[in-house]
Amino acid sequence: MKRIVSLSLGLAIILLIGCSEKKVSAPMPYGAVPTKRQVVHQQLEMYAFLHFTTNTFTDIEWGYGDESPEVFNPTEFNPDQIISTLAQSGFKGAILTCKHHDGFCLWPSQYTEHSVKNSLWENGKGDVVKAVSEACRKYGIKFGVYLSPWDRNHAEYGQPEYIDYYRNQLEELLTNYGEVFELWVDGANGGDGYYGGAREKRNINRAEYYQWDTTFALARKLQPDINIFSDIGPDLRWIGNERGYANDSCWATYTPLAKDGEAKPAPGSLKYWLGETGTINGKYWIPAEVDVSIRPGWFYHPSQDDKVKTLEQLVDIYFNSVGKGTTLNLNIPPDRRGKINENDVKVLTDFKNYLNKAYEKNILTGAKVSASEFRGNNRQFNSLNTIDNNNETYWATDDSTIIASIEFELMREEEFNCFEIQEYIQLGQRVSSFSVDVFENNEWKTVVKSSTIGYKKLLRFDTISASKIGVNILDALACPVISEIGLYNIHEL
Ligand code: FUL
Ligand code: CA
Repeated sequence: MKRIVSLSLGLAIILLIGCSEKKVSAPMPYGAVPTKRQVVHQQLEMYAFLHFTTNTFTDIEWGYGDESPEVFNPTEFNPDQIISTLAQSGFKGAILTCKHHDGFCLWPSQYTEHSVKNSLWENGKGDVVKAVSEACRKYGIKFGVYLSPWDRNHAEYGQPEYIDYYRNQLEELLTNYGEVFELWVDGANGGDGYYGGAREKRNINRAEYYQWDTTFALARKLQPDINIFSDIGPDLRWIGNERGYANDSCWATYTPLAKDGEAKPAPGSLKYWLGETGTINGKYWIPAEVDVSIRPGWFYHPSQDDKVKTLEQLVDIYFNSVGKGTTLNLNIPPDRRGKINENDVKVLTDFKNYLNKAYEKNILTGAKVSASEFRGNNRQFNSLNTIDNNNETYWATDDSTIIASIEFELMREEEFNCFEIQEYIQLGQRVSSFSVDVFENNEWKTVVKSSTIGYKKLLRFDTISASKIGVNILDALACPVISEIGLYNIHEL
C-alpha cells in the first residue's frame, strides 16, 4: 500500500513538473528556406551522373552533331550492372545524359531521327532511357534526366521552333519514364555545330532565347516533385567549378547575379563563380550541387582507364562537397560495352567501404550533454537532441541568443579526427562561425574553427584524444538551431 502511495506521489510530481513546463514556440524560420522537395533532395547527399552517348564511341567530349547514329553501339549494355554498382556504392540516384550537346537521343524520340532508333544497337529497337530508369527502380535509387539545351545537330537551333522541340522532348522524358527526381540543365550552350548541314556558328541570347520560366513550369507540371538544376536554380545551383570543391563558407541561400553589362542572369551567363560560396542572406534557397567526374573527361575514353580518381581523391571530394553542405553528383561514365569499367568499380567499392567504416560509431552517443542554454528552458529544444540520431529534433537557444555553446562529456578519453554538425535547415541557414574545442590540461583548446554549417558540415583534423568536447557557436544570423552532432575516429586511408 505504502509503495503504491509513494509511486502515485512520484507520478503526480512528474506530471506537475511536466505541466509546469512553459509552452515555448519553435524559432521562426530565418530568411529563405527550402521547400519540402529540396529537403528530401538534400538528404540524398550523393548521386551519380551517367555521361553516355555517341561521344563514348567517337572518343570526344563534345560531338559536333554530324555523328552517324550508327556509331552508338554498346556491345554488352548492362543497365543492371551500371545501376546496381551505383546503388551498392551509396549513390541514391542516377542522372542520365538523355541528350548531350551533339543532339543524339538515347531514347526513340518521335521528334527526331537522330536517336537510338537509327543505331545498330538492338536493331534500332532499344531505349537506353527506359532501361536505365527501370534499373533505377529495380535497385531502389532515383532516376534523373540531363537534356542539353544546346543541340548541335538540330537544323532549327537558334530559332523559336527549336524551343518547341526542346519542350516536346522534355515532355517525352518527364511523361514516359516514371518519376524523375532531377532535371539537369547545362549552362554550355550556343556556338558552332552541324545544325542540319549548315555547319556554322550560332550564338543565342542566353537570357532570352530559352524562356526558361515557361520550360521549368512545364517540368514542374509534369513532375511536381522534380528538383531543377541550372546555374540559376530554381532548386539547385551549380557550384561554379568542376573540380569537386565547395568553399568552407557555403550558403544554400543564393542570389544569382548577371554578368556586368547583362540584363539578367541565365544558365551559362552569370557570375557563376559566386556559386562556390552562395550568398549570405541570399534571396532564394538554391543549395549548391557539386558535379565532378571520376575520370578526367565526362565521357568514357579508353586512354583514361588508368586515370580514374584514387580513393584519396574521392574521399577528398566527399569532404569538400557533402562535407560542406552540398550534394555530390559524381560522374561515372559507362564504357563502350555499356558497363561501368572495372577500374571505376574497384575504387567505388573502396569508397563505399571507407564511408561505411568511417561512420560506424559516433563517439558522442551516450555522452553527458549540457548547453549554455536551451530555448525557454523547454526540453523540446534541449541539447540531447543533437545526439539522438534524428534529423527532426534539434537544440535551439532563445531568439536573442546568438553566441552559445554545448559541451559533451565522454565516459573516458577517446581518440577522434572528424567532426560532424548539422543545422535544421527547414528553419533556414543561420550559423556563420563556430569552433570545436577540447578540454586539456585544465583549459579549453580550439581544435578547429569553421564558417557555415548548413545541412551538414564535416571537418577533418589530426587525431586527438579527449574526454570533454565543446562546440561553440561564435556567430549566426539568428539563434542557432542544431539538429545533429557527431565525432568519429576515421581509420587511415
Ligand atoms: C558541361 C558540359 O559541357 C560537359 O560536357 C558536361 O556535360 C558537364 C556536366 O557540363 O557544361
Ligand atoms: Ca536530432
